[in-house]
Amino acid sequence: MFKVFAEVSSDLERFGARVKNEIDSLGRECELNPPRLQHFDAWGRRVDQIITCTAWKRMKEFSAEEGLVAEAYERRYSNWSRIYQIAKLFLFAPSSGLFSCPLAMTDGVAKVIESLGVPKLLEDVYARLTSRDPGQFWTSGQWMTERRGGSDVGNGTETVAQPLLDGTYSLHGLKWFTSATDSDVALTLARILAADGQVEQGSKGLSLFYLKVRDAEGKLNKIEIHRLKDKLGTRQLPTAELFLDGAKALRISAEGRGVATIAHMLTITRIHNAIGAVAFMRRMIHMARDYVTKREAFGKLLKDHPLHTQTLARMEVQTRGVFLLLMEMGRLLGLEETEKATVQDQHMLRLLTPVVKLYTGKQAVAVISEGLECFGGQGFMEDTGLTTLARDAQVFTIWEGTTNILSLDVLRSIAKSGGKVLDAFFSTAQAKLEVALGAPELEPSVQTVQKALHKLRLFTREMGLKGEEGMQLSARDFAYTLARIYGGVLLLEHAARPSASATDIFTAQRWCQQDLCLVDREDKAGSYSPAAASLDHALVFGG
Ligand code: UCC
Ligand code: FAD
Repeated sequence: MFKVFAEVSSDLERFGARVKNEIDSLGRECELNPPRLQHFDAWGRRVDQIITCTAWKRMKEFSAEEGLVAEAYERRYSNWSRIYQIAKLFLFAPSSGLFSCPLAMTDGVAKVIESLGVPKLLEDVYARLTSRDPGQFWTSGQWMTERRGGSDVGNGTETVAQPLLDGTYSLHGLKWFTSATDSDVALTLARILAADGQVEQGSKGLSLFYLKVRDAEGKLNKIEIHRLKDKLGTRQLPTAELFLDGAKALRISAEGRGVATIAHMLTITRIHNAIGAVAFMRRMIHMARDYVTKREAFGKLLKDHPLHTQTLARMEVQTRGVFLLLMEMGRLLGLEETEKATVQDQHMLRLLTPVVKLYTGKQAVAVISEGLECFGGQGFMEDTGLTTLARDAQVFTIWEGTTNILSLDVLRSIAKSGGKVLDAFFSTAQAKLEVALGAPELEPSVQTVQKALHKLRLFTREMGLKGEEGMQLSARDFAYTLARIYGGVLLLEHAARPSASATDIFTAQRWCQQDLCLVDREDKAGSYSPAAASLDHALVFGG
């Protein structure tokens, strides 16, 4: 590990300088020159051309040159390659003008293709998605959401796939949200039309398809771009409504295995979401920390007002905690991709992916909002560029699965593994805490986490008896509990290293002072009981 770090750290410094000197201004340009849609050319022909600025196009070249997707697949540094890629994306994301979004989806599609064993028909696509050559590099979209539902994809998908004689399919339907619609290719879900014209409803009726968005002449693949979305944030990113009017596509999953196959992509894009969320938090803190050294109030610099510094310190603790959660995902993913993961690591990866996505998304909104306030009125001004971070951060909680949907995914992972992912959680957390037990200044915090783990274990046993239904109402608090406890465990492990600093120790101590376990078996108010559900209903709808 240390050898790899020594090798990559100088590259990360070089890359960081490039982001600062070259990329950051391009990112701003993307915000100021959002994409637009041209429906007709000068001669009245329907062209549906998405026009993006030069800076956006430059981001694509830059991403290829820097191997922002490739690094994860070349595996030059074995299991550490993912962490290295994540570190680069972490530096890139807040300056990227949201080009980090198409990169997330490109990475996700490469992962799906890899999971299929890179079939011959997809060899060229895979090579392009993971290429370092700007002339070869392709990006991909992920079209899952339809008008009737983006969470409930199984019931919301109306797109049908008509089998063609050559073994391919033509797709017919409307995709309600498609981001980075200027991408070269996409994965999408549809229901195969049987010979009798029927389709199978529900999730089991969905298959996964690969398609090229345009042909070699740039003509759309029987796709109409209805309009670009008018969005609160992510304005740099073309997000469209698409009508598939016979788009030619290749089925790449077994029939009816669309959701399970695209789940490989969801793991990757959810981790990318966490990268964006944590990187935005870090960027906001850097800027707020710089500002306090320049701005004066009441006769002294802001940095000399302890209450203001306390505000920044609280943001810092949250950001350090979620940073370790993010890097833990990178570590686990790297192990899995190089076949070095133990079964316990695999369980942890499955369980923590939704937890880390949902928790970092929510924390990003909170920390970035606090960050805006740190700039006073200037934090509300468009031309500072600060507002972009706030607008864009809001999406981290919505796309790639909302907070509730991911909380339910946590329950799915527990149910599907017969509880093994939770066993892995408890034993991993316990083993990491043992490391921290040797340090006297950490001991009270270790005990706090152990108590929280004990409470969680009792709650899990109790709720387990009630089955998945019984767990649903507690799903959000349960997921937050996993995030807070595991964040504490990682901070303690970090603070227990011989080279840990005093601030590493304070960070761990302070993180552990927050309420770590939000679920309680002895909850007298019965927050998750049917009675509580009916009171919730009365509160919301009772006038
Ligand atoms: O929003 C989008 C993004 C655009 C931009 C991305 C940028 C990212 C970062 C940028 C950084 C700056 S694209 C759309 C994203 N949409 C979603 O995330 C959908 C949210 N809804 C869900 O996640 C739901 O839970 C569904 C759709 C997965 C539920 O579907 P089903 O069919 O009702 O679920 P089932 O029946 O429980 O699961 C079907 C199969 C099962 O496998 P088998 O059949 O083998 O038992 C599940 O175990 O899929 C498997 N499965 C999973 N496997 C379901 N979810 C997962 C999972 N998360 N991991 C592994
Ligand atoms: P709904 O599913 O209608 O959810 C509404 C609310 O109900 C949410 O708060 C949700 O948490 C809650 N809810 C739903 N079901 C439950 C439940 N069972 N229990 C508790 N609460 C529940 N999609 C793509 O496929 N590709 C893209 O490229 C893409 N890009 C996007 C870009 C942007 C900027 C945005 C905003 C969205 C994009 N999306 C994309 C769509 C996004 O993935 C969906 O909006 C998201 O998954 C939520 O789906 P929905 O909008 O249908 O909300």
